[in-house]
Amino acid sequence: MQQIDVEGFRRDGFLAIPALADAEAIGDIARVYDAMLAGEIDVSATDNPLGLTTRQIMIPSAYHPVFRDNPALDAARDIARALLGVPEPKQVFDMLIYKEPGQLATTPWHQDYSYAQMPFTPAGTPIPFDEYVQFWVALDDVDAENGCMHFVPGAHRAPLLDHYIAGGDADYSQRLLAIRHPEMALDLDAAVACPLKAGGATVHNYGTPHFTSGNRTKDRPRRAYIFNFSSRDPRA
Ligand SMILES: O=C(O)CCC(=O)C(=O)O
Repeated sequence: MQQIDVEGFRRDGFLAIPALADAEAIGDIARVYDAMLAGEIDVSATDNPLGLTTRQIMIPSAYHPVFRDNPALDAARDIARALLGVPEPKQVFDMLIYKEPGQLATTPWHQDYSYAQMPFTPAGTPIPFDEYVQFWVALDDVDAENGCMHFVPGAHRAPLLDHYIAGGDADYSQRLLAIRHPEMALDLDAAVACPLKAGGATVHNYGTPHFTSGNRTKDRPRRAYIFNFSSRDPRA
């Protein structure tokens, strides 16, 4: 079990984990990921572009067992135990967000809690603090050029910021939400980029503002495997 900086997570609202899973595990996941991207595994029922721009496959675990049980999930569950302070964190959902070289769409600054209601959770809603952690696992080496995660530390405890629909219709479940005027609502000078080697991950909570750029490289794909855990049973 890795040393987890629980205090740092509570203070900043995110952590970078340099190695969540080893190369063999990441290779196994990446092969299935690629088969889904290529249509060799039929994921069409939940393959709808995020904000109508970015490839997003929801619930890959519905299509292939590697997404139901793998070393990245096991390691993340241990970390979620420490961060959420519960013995059995419940997995809520998983998804794949893919930015191929030259896919320049950003995932604008947002807080995940904005997605809790349709079309978005109202500004000013208190954000549950100790309830939910989201893991973003890099299947490729990632940096600011190909779309690594960026976070604003310490902005996760305040009520939800004002969001708007930046892509897609109000009734589209894969709509893209964004914080209104992030340059005024957030201290963007304090934003932290989280470059990672493949197999590294970030973890953030419901209220942590985050952003990814498009993939400005010519030859480095950015395959993100994303899942989360809750201290509450989502079916309860
Ligand atoms: O991968 C991305 O572009 C965005 C990911 C994200 O917003 C998240 O994991 O909450």
